[in-house]
Amino acid sequence: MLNLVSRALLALTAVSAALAGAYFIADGDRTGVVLLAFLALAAFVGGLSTAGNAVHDLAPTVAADAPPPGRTAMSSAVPTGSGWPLAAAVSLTVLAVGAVIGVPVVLAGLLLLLVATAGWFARAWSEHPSWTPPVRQRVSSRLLAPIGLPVGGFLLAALIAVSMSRVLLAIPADAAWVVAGLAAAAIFAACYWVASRPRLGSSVIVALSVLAATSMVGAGIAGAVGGERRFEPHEEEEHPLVISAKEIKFNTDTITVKAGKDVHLEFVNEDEETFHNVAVYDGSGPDSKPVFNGEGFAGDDERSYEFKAPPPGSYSFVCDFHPNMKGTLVSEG
Ligand SMILES: [Cu+2]
Repeated sequence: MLNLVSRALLALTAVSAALAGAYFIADGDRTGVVLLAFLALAAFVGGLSTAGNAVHDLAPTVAADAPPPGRTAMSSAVPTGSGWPLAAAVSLTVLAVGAVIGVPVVLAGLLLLLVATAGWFARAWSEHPSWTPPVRQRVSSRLLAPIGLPVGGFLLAALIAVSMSRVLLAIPADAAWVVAGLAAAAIFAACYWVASRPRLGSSVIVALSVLAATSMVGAGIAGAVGGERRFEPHEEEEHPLVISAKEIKFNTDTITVKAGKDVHLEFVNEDEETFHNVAVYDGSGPDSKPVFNGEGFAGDDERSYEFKAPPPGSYSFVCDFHPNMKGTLVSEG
């Protein structure tokens, strides 16, 4: 039964969804579309939650001299509290935060919302008269055991892995293993505590799980926003050697390389329409053997040369086009 408030909210849903679509087609601006889509979502959730017989927003007309209405006492047991509305609220928050941070967080929020909605629905159904032991048995054996448990387990593992990895990547390396150890111990202790109390109500477990998931997702988001710490490369990064040639001269007469390592040589030929190259020989005499011959090219241009540094020793580098352009290449062991 739709009352006035829910009708207004559902109308707002339709209008804002249509506006979001129109805005996307007209402008394509992501921010505006996301805002309108969230307005539609919020109005939809509001419309759904205010719909139903329980919420009357218009008071019935009663004659001034009418007798007081009789009230019926509730005969069945009052349902206990449920953690699912809390879970749904948390997933909506994650969804909203995702609008700022990015697509992966939005997807995580949607997934959480799906789980919370399913849980909430199941909880509401379990309080309905149609929920009888045979129905419960059927749902449990056809739905919960084959689908719910594996999917739930996977989602839980993914949530822990993704959130924790964001945190561990954001904090200093020395602190990371301590935090990882503490988190593992906390998860273990919490599971032990729950397992050792078989009479613990399901709403307590759900509330605890939501609390844990919220802190974990929150910490993960904080870690993701903080960004990864700077990683030190294992090997010192090789800066490329740069040599230039100008007016038939190299700008340097000594190059130092590390024996056996890959050499990355940037050669800049600044002489217009004059051919130069860089070649490395194992000596300076006429019978010296080449170690590397870079491709010759006319300036003004540049080339990247790659070659393996020769065994330790002193070598010469020259321009094959101009024998007077020369220098010494030292290969350090
Ligand atoms: Cu030259």
